[in-house]
Amino acid sequence: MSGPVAGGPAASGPAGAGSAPTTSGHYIGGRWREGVAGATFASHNPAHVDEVLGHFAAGDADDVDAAVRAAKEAFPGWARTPMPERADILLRAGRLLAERKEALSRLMTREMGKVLTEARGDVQEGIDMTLFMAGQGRRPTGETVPSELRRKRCFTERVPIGIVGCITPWNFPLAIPTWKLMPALLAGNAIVFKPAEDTPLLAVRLVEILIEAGLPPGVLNLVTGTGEQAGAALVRHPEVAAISFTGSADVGRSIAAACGGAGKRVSLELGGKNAMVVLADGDLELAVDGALWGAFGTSGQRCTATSRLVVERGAVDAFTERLVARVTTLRLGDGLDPATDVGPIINERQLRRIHGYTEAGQGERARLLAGGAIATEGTLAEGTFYQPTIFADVRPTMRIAQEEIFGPTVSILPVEDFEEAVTVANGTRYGLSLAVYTRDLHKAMEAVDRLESGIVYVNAPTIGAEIQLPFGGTKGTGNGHREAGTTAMDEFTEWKTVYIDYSGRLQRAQIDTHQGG
Ligand code: UN1
Repeated sequence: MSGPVAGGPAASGPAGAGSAPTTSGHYIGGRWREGVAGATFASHNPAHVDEVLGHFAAGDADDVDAAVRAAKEAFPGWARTPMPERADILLRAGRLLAERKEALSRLMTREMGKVLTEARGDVQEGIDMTLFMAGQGRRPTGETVPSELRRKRCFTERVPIGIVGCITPWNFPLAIPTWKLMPALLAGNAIVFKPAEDTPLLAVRLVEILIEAGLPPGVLNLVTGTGEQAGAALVRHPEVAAISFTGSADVGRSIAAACGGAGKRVSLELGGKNAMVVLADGDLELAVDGALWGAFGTSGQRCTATSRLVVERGAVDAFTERLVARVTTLRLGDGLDPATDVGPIINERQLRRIHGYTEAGQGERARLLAGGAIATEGTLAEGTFYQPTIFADVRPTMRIAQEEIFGPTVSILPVEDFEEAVTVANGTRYGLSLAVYTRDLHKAMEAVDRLESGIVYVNAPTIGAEIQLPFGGTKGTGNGHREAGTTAMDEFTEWKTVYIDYSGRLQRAQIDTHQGG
């Protein structure tokens, strides 16, 4: 059964090109159902915008409320289920994801646009995260700590928070939902999941897999729809104890304000303005490979995308020349075509936004070396494509050097030396991912010490995080949380501290231990 509306088990077509559009409702309390208001929206293929992948329920506050009520009912039973039993469900889900990897990847290319090799990477990241969390289900969940008093035991344990709202972006339609859902489920929370409105079909497929893996009704509820309607209702709902959000900085700040006012836990991952520092002693060929992958992979639509190339003066001409020569060979197109290097932009609004940054760069007199336009040749006109774009002579204060573009646009910022490189790389409000290319061990380690970001790469671009390590950033990128890795459990649990006194008498901490003064 896959995402049917109004009770009827509607079969969905195979997830390959040309399959019939699906129709999906919300998944609430163990069944698929239409939205209370009955409104729907469509998901399109950004490489051929006329191709509709499916119609989805446009959720509102009533749907969110129904989902929260279902989660509330399911929570106590799920929280009491032994963690290894919860983990077994994740293990089955991980296996199902692996079995369906190719079909999910093709569907992702059609719904989100990223080229097929990258879509396979996204699904693999989801498999890795799911299996990693399944393995965490038999690991210690706290510490035994010595007491200062005799016949007294102290320990800590992690407990679930309650009902958690997970709001995910479209750029990693499978991986990022698994970063949130899997640890939240393992920890014993009940969830209301609101995926991005641009990629609801992948979310429906992920939920189906978790249902098939054996998740009890009400533990995971899906409400599709817009951020303004469904997302905002979830953030405001008084019974939702925590929100985990990945998305834009503006939306993140308003969510943080709403959660702050309501005394609600919130974890934010809000993007970056990531820089690759290329020092004159670095391997330039390697740095060019890294820059192309970091800046134009996923059409630059990653929070970790390499958006600034901070290049030491001695290397800037040779680096720029090689980069421009290589960028002109990149082929734009449908990500299902194996010849395609760079896929489409998610939607028209983002396309216009990206072009707005090209105009801003030109307005501030940066030198446009490549791209700079919406691509419309041949079949590209059927989709939303932007030419890979390079600006040179960019100064750190320009908007294109400060603001997140989330598109295939990269800026080259020349610097005099290592000191200036570190200052420029650190000189934005974000702190997600920074990289340095050098053959000098001293400079590499100095950079590791001084770059102000949650993730630092040496001789690799700013993208490519692995799920067994913490993911997240400093400064304006977030609010101190990290996803993935074992740290993911911090986001979705509370600590309980337990003292057990078996002395049979009143023992006073701090006082009885220091009777002598
Ligand atoms: C994102 O940048 O939006 O590190 C997530 C990476 C991927 C995840 C990126 N593993 O590039």
